Amino acid sequence: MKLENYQLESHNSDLLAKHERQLDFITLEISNAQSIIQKLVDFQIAIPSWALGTGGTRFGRFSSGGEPRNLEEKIEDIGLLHKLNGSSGAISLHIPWDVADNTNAIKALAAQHGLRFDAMNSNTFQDQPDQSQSYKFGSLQHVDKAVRKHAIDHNIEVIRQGVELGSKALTVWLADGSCFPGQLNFRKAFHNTLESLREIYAALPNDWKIFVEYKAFEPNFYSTTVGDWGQSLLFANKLGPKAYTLVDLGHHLPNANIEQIVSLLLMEEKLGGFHFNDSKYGDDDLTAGSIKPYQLFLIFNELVEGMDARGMDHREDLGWMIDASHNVKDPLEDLLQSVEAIMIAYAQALSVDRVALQEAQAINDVARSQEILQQAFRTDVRPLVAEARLRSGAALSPLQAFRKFNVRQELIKNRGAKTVATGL
Ligand code: LRH
Ligand code: MN
Repeated sequence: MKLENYQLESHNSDLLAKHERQLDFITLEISNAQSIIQKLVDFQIAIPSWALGTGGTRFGRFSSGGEPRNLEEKIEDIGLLHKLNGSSGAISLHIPWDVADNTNAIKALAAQHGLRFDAMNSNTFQDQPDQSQSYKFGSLQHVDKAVRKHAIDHNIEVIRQGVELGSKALTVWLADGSCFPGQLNFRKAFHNTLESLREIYAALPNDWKIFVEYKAFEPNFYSTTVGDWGQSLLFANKLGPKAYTLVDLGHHLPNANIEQIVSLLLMEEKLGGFHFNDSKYGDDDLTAGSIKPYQLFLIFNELVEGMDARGMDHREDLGWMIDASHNVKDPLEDLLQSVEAIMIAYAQALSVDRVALQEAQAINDVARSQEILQQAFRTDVRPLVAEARLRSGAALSPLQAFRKFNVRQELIKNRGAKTVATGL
């Protein structure tokens, strides 16, 4: 299913007059509107290859039809998203769910859709059919050296595949931990994991990064071996300069102050990137900004402040990725909404009056500080985000265009109503 330029132009022409009125108004309100729009045009968010079908929970899965049946169709779907919003110019692969059998063909297809390959994701949380060494009791932490070696070799193989595709990073998330007190020696588990990560680190090309993704818990867990930002930072510091932490917004205990964690990891130069999503309770992998949009804004507020303090390149210096799972929404509509929410939070953070905020903080004018932040959060920056799409040749309203051109119906017609995508 391909969307043609003439289709987007007809969609945009219907919305242009209203858009220009709103844009004129907001550019009067926000002094740095033009530089914000340019930053939005440059900002690209990687789409997870494992989130293009309906995920489901351990209790049930309700397919929405027309799901991609292979990596080629996943790249086409992400190409569609990128055509619609101009901000989804990268794909993050999960191995072995999405192995590129013919690397050159896959690279050519991705390039055709304007996509590059972001961080690769290894998988040592599932046993593959007839796998000799089981991950039942963990992988890199495992008491058995043979199991650890199996997991290390898998990660090194994922790096090899990533090098061929032009990726520059490996994300390691471990479902390693224990279910009961007494099951695990925490120190030995930590050291086994560190020694294993060291072997993986040694296999990284010079220009690669490794992201150590932490997570508080999974149902039935008593302990998690990479359970929070502190443990992830311990590993990243002990591994070396190419190792960083990765913040998945859904991987925190309730009420964790994620924006403070982000600020400190950035200060320590050990923040590698993000898995954006939202959650009400656990690792719900819901649409970014759908439950706690103010938290997403506060996180970007710390990011902009912290990155500018270090002169970082907003586009290149951190890994911007979505990690989601869909149950009741169309996967592509859900991803379009997530990208929109992230772009809005970023634009709001770029519109914060930083000088005034520092002045208020310097005299403990708490009420004024809140006014300055909430002025930005309560400013409707959507016309700036839409203008960035327009300048990128994309749709003024991606979700509207997705529905206007019956994309899901076309996908069901081409692929069938019962197709099931690999992944979550
Ligand atoms: C773990 C996680 C990790 C991926 C998986 C699909 O919850 O966030 O990033 O490997 O989801
Ligand atoms: Mn994740």
